[in-house]
Amino acid sequence: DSGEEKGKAERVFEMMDGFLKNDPVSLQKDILDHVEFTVARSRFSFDDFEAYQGMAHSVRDRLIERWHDTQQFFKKKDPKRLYYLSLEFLMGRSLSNSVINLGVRDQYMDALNQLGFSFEILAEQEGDAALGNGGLARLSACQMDSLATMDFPAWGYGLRYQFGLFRQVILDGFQHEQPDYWLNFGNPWEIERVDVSYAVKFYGTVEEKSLNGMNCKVWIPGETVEAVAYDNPIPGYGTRNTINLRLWAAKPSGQYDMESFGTGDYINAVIDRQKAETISSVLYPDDRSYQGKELRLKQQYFFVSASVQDIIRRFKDSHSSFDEFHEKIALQLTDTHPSLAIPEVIRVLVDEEQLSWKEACDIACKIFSFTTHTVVPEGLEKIPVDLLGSLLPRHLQIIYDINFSFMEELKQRFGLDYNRLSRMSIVEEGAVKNILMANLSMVVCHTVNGVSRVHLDTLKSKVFKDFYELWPQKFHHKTNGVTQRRWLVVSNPGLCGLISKWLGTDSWIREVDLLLGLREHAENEELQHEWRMVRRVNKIRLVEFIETMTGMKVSPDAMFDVQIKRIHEYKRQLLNILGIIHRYDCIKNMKDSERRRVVPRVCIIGGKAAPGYEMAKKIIKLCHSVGEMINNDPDIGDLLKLIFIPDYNVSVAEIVIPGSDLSQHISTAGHEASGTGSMKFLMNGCLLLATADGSTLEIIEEIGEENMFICGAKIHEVNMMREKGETIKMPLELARVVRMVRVGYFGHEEYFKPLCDSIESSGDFYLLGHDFPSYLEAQAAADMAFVNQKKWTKMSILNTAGSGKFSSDRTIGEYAEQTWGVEPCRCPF
Ligand code: NBY
Repeated sequence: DSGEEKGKAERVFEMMDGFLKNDPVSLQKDILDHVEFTVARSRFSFDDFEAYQGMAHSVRDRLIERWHDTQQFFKKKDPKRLYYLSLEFLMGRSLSNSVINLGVRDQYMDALNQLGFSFEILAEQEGDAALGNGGLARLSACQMDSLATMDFPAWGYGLRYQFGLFRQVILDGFQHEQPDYWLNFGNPWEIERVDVSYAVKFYGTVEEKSLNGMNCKVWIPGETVEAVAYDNPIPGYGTRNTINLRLWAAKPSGQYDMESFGTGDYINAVIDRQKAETISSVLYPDDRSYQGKELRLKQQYFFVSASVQDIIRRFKDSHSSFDEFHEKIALQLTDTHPSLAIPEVIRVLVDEEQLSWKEACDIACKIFSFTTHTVVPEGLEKIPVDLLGSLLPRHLQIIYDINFSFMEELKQRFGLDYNRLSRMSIVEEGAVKNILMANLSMVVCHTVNGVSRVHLDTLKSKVFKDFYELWPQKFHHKTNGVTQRRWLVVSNPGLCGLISKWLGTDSWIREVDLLLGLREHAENEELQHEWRMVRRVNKIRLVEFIETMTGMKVSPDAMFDVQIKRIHEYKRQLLNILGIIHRYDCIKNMKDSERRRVVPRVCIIGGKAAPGYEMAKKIIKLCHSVGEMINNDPDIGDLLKLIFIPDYNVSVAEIVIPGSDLSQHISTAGHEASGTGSMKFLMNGCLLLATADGSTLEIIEEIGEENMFICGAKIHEVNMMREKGETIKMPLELARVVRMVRVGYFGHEEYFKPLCDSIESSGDFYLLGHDFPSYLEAQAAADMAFVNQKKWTKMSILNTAGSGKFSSDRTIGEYAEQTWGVEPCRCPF
């Protein structure tokens, strides 16, 4: 920058202190103004929800101001930008997170107090934004927070589903699904951009045309839908930077086709067009596998096409040729769900921007990277060729062309090894021809990342073995992380204050490695005492929550043992429940003298089952049936309780995690790509009972096995047992508890039969039999440790102290440097 330019820049940014003042009096006035004019309630009489809305709108104003400054700054600096494409974002609530990241929480608290409202109560009024299923979607949300906080010039792109993840209602112990009407009360956190919209095309035919003597392909679409942008500002912590999460909603296209309106059937023509909105109406609630559904494919392309058009338009606003495209843009694909972006970018560059095929492919290979979140080959996305060909005829051609060049390259390299060619082909031959989206992504992306170290090993040796042999340099991993802003600062203010007090600074909120400083105080009695007090307050909050949600009263003196995550056979909630039955059975058979030594437990399970996943639904029912028996057994009292928390989501996690003592992450080794729930518990000083799977292996390195309870077969043992088809004799303790379920001790024996069979008659794929004894040992070790509160507290402090590696700040720093090549671009204050 020349001196003159700098002078100009400074003048521009003199404005940046903003128009809005953050002293309590100004805040009060702003809140009341919004109550009166935005919410349209009298400023003299409004309830908690209206006060929340007024406050949310005043926070939104502050977000918008910073958002403008940040975007203007990015535009001026023109750095390489990262575009983060994900079909799912699990943002949860925004109010607390926003005021904390903006640095105005205390001022708002004062302002509200003077108005006679409580900040906590207002924050409770907000519903969750649940535009995602599970780990993958929450990871996207955590990473957006880190991208903003670390000043990266990034944008997120996603879909604005009208209905997010279903609400789980439990009736008589069974899961029922209900729509999530999250937009019904308005959404102050988004800005509708009626002026930012793109036409997205579907169906139709491809025609050859000659243009300036060149042969061109022209796609004549059969249907056009409009994508309208909704911007969600994402504020960074300790920075002015506020980045954008742009979500697309489908609207009928404004370009009326004369035909349907020409027939005179005006009403039906309008109704017909209105159907366009279904594209963004509902999130698919299955986080297991791809189902070849047309609507899902439409969602994927709709999202990808609008995003790519937006990215290219922004690039062209300030660049006149595509030479620099790859130096200015990195596109990150969250799993293969957005991988249609690859043929879409090539299509736009070739068909619309008149680049050559080679130029377009070179650009695509330089800008795309993808991260995979699955372990099993069945989890990989397939699209039936017929479906793709009818919905997106031009894209199918492009994919075939990419595959043709790739097959030629393979033949050069390996000769005519047809087995290898068919394994690596993007097109899967068979009764139904499919496009393999992972293979497409592998071929074009310059980098594929796994989400933990051991996940990368699996990718290399199993899922993508052939590709690894061809391109070893493409394979990397970035161990997942979670944001300490959401998972400590927002959800556990008590522990936060304590940490800052003992570290003498709150800088750990941006530099999380500073938490290591807690290690030297781990045995300090004063800290230990305060640590237990804070944790107890959190437990009492959880006790009250449980009573509200389930009507059950539990004692905060018990050990709170928690497993919250999506319900899956591989995550083995069934192992947990069978362990609880075993504990119950043992207590029933104890003498009074023995009972006095039992460590009281409150076992808490929460999570949703995909609506079509029968086994997962049976596990939920079993949990309720067992709970019903145990919780009403006067013989057991407070020694054991089993609670199922309904409708688990982000805001439930924010209450449960800080109040738990022990948390379980007990997937069959080799099945969890990473796991991120464990990291949230770790930060909050909760001990882990876990199998040696996914990122737990790296947690063990940071925390030490002596501070955790590790059990179960190791990955290589699981592989060996499966390869040899080895069966072990069912351990007696397990056979006994399975029998109790089988013979109807908890009722519903017919309904539970498949669960029992999965362990006893169908090969025990998830190895509950093998792992049960060591699981019980780990549980016994946890009991022993809990009795010694000094030791337990020390372990708890060491967990928090060693959790720094599992911040998404570390993950994002690695992605920026090693995968995306983007640098911070910090908007001046
Ligand atoms: O991604 C999870 C992994 O199971 C977990 O181990 C990892 O920590 C986390 C973040 O990397 N995967 C996940 O959540 N997957 C999905 O939610 C998902 C959603 C949709 C589809 C497939 C998987 N789909 O096919 O539509």
